Amino acid sequence: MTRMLVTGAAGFIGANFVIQTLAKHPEYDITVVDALTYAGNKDNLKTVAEKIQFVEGDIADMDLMDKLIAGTDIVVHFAAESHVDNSLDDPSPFIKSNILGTFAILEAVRKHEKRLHHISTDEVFGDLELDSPDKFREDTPYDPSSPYSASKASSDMLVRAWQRSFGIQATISNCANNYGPYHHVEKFLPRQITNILTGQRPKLYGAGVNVREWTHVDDHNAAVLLILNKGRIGETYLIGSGEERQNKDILTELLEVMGQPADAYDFVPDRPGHDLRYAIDSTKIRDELGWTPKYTTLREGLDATVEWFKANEWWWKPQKDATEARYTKLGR
Ligand code: NAD
Ligand code: TDX
Repeated sequence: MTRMLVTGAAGFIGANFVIQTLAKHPEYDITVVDALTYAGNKDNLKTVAEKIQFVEGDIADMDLMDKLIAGTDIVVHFAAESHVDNSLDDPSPFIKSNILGTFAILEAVRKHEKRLHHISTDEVFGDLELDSPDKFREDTPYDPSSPYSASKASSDMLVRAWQRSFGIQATISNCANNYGPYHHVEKFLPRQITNILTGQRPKLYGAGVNVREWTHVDDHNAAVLLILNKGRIGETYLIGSGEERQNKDILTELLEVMGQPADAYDFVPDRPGHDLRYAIDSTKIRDELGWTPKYTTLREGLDATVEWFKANEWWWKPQKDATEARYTKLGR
């Protein structure tokens, strides 16, 4: 029986990962460790609660990581502070969780000789020009812009150093923007969907020209499972659907899905240092591991996500007012 420790799985992507993994591999013995920060919610794991062990704890706690990792076969490391705007307001938890937390995991993985998959982001590469044909590749130099992306880049660098110097059995993936069920309402799409559902106008930063590549969370997690099963140790894989959109265009598409006028939104002051464009060249994972997204169009994924938020007000409503209050404080 495979024993798997999943960090940060009370959050958005990790919870969906545990749900998908147990559906595909009901025999896996999964333990989740999560600090239940503002972004962690045990309800995200409600549908699998009976099938997993849940440990409330901090990944930066070296003794706890040593104990948990001694008793597992594979570590899948999602836990992180994940929101750029929060990192601009207060970088300190990003340094602790993303850098020191990854360090604690690496030391335990090294000592107990366990397999690690480290989850990261395309934001480590910085940004691209709007009209350039360029995309990020596995060998693109790191050039992070925000405290969040710098802390994720640092964690990736630590994993690479532990691979080279200590020979740990690790892989890394860097994925584009995710969306789907259990996505925290602070993030772009859930914020706008729940704004519309509560009679508030969507908020677009700056001129809304920034470009993101949108990948459904289930497609991201299917890629992670492929890397765990077939990925080459020591390698990095970039994951992205290819569905690039300017923020104003995806918002227009969302307004159409939700039956609203195309101009029913407000412009708000821009995010400082706002990355212009992210775009992924995912040839490596497609050719080497046969990954291909199940959501072939963004529209299909948007429809499903809007339906999920409509059906699960009980889940997002309790976070909504506090999240908007934080945005009011930030002036966005
Ligand atoms: P999230 O904020 O929804 O969830 C993060 C989870 O980690 C929460 O449950 C939180 O309680 C937990 N956590 C935070 N600090 C912790 C600590 N010190 N100890 C234990 N648990 C802690 O984030 P997400 O969107 O699910 O992102 C998961 C991972 O995927 C992150 O590493 C992020 O950088 C990466 N990623 C996210 C995206 C995206 O679009 N959301 C894209 C690419 C990569
Ligand atoms: O209200 C908003 N209005 C707006 O225009 C919000 C919250 C965001 N935006 C813009 C900023 C970005 O250009 O939308 C875009 C997406 O914003 P976020 O959802 O905050 O995502 P982003 O900053 O791109 O980072 C996300 O993808 C990469 C995740 O939050 C990261 O964890 C991941 O690493």
